[in-house]
Amino acid sequence: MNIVAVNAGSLVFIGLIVWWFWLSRPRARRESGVKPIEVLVDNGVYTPARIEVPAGRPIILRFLRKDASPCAEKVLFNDFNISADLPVGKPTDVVVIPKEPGEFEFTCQMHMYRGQLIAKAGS
Ligand SMILES: [Cu+2]
Repeated sequence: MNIVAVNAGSLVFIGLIVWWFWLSRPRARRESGVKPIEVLVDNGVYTPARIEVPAGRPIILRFLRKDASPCAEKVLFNDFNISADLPVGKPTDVVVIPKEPGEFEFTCQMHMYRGQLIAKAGS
């Protein structure tokens, strides 16, 4: 009798864990409204290399590095003091918040890869 009660209790507990980790998260993500912008890192160029975004809100850039050369291993956003390691084949999210409108360059550490984040006012 006691064992049955314990098992029923742990099933409820497991159910709560499943709900919390797998079922409740997608809703939270949807409500945040921030969709990642995918940026391919290959052949010496970021694609797209020119990205227009609205100013004043968080931007998620999802870097997909295919180029295995060391040149591509880091991306730097000097205006935001942000740098990130980009493992080959593993999508890496970088969050930046362009508070004001402007053009913000992002590069590899040797400035061979170059991209621009263009934050626009309004809407
Ligand atoms: Cu480089």
